Amino acid sequence: MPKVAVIMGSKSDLPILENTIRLLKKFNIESDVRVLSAHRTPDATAQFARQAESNGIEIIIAAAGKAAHLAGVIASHTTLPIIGIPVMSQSLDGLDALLSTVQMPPGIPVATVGINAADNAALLAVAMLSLKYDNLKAALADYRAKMTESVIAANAALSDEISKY
Ligand code: RP5
Repeated sequence: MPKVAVIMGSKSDLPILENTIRLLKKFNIESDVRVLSAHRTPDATAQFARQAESNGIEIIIAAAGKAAHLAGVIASHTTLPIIGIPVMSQSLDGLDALLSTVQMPPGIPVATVGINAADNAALLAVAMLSLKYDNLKAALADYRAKMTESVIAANAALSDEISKY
């Protein structure tokens, strides 16, 4: 079973990550979910990142808000692919976290999804893992086909609604 770590900088980030955890579960991907802070628990964060690969983790999703260096710090301790989720906070609407996650200096990349884009982080992890796991490739194709169907259904409903104007 594929295994993905889902790391949040604070327990206060959990509501944002619910969709990530749910989607990984839907694709039968095991998730190792933890709070680890780059600045409040720097040693534990580094240790986790260094041991992640030997613990069977294939991808790490890291979510943090404000001057969010969590994903970058984790990326500096492992060569596993890191997906960063910038979390929106009140002060700058998440722009602070977006820029500090996406603008990694050359050499240590973080694949950054949009602000609070919990679904896309999980789906990007699924896409990466589907290079190795054929069942995930099929499941992802199925997920997309269902999305397409829902848009077709929405269009049909829209036509009905507009015809009543
Ligand atoms: C970041 O600071 C966390 O990822 C969180 O988004 C933000 C605020 O943390 P708390 O003060 O709510 O613990 O490190």
